Amino acid sequence: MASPTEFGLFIGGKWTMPPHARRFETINPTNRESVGSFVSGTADDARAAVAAAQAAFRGWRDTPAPKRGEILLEAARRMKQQKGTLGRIVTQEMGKVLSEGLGDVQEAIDFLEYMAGEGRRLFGETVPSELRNKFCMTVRQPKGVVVCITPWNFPTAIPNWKMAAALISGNTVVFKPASATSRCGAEVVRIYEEAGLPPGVVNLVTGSGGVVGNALVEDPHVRTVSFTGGVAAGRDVYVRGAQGLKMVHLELGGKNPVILMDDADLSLALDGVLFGAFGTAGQRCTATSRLIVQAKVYDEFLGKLTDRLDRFRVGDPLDPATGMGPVASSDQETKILEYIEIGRSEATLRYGGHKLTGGAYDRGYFLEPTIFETRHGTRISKEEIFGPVLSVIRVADYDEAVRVANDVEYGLSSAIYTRDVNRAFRAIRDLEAGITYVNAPTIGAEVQLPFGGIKHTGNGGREAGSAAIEEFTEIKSVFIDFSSKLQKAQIDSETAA
Ligand code: UN1
Repeated sequence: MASPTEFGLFIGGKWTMPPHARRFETINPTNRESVGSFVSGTADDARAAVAAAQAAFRGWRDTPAPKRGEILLEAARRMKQQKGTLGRIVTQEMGKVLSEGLGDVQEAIDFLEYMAGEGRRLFGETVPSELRNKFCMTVRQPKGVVVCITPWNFPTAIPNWKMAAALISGNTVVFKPASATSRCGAEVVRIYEEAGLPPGVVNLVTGSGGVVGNALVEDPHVRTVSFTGGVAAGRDVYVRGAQGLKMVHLELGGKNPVILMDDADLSLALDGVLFGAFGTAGQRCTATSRLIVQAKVYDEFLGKLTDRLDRFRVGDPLDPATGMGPVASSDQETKILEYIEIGRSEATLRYGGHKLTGGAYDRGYFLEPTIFETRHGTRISKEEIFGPVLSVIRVADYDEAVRVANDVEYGLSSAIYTRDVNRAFRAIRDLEAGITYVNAPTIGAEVQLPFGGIKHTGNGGREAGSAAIEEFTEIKSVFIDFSSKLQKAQIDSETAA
């Protein structure tokens, strides 16, 4: 994109350009061109957005949920129509290859459709009473103003995971996208607006986490915060939210293992490990960052993997022949290269390990897909790198594989390749993670299942699937006594016969 496109804030149904606002640009990591110019929001902007969301809350809460669903379905329809354009914007703004940029948008569409249907469910329970002529049930109620803070790696999918679930449940939203992918965030909001969302139901404030994010999390009118990002930022959001006794939903890091047993279908595993480790340049919370291989197939598999990487193209993410685009930013590049240096000092570099230079590479942030052979326990084998760096660890047997797999502070995704059904079921039981795949890589979760992890990956919540509704609703227990007399629970029960 040659000339930057200017975007404002979206508050109370209006795109606003505060007159003396500071602005920032997002940068295409393939060529460092500007993708858009955005307002660097202030704490006052954040508070104005919360006030707009608060003002819109009653009207939205009282809109029948199936009607809310119709608007989400219309957003899905528009997103489908514009999928090609949006997918390219994803690729331009964060560098994933176009098929994955389109996949990002498809995941947003899938979730909007799923949540539109949820508008005709939002089930409560009916529960028997201990007394006669008394009826008990639960109903789900929205929480109010919800803050959604999203990362740059799935810049259309994750905002929709959060916002569509919040909206169908009757909440109103203030959305702060990762600064680096503000354009994707703005496009999502534009589509919601075009789909007919009433003013104030979704509000967008671009800007930094330190200013906008903190002001949103600390605003007393906000009851729930949903955050996806790094562990340090997540912990900070959690602590700030705790001061106001808010519900803070966190989706944080991962160090996701693929376990490869010696009875596995190796060519199937090869495709899986390549996609899991180097898809999205390894920048998924679910990325395969550890390959734990049983000794008997270790040499053969690693040989095959490096052969395949010899034919794996790194380059322009818009070119369909490209396997991996640039990493998302200069900061990402620096951090990943630092980890590669750490790896060189503590492990054996087996493949890659360099920044790619010369020609078009010099304009962007291109790294080689990188493989280290390491013992378990090194920093590269335990810390989240969030880049195209795979640690390969040799193990003797299943028990050692599981011990290694579980001995990290994260627990998001996990996978095992084996043809032994008994071992597969043991792995489903034994792997400490929110997600386990059998004979598939650690990435590629579908939206109709809960998504989230244990240990430092999160704090117990799940998004996507019907679990997402639980995050964004309060349960009210309702007792209806139609006996026309005072009945005392716990006291009259014994004599109620
Ligand atoms: C993430 O990286 O934060 O399961 C989300 C997957 C995608 C979502 C990843 N559907 O890999």
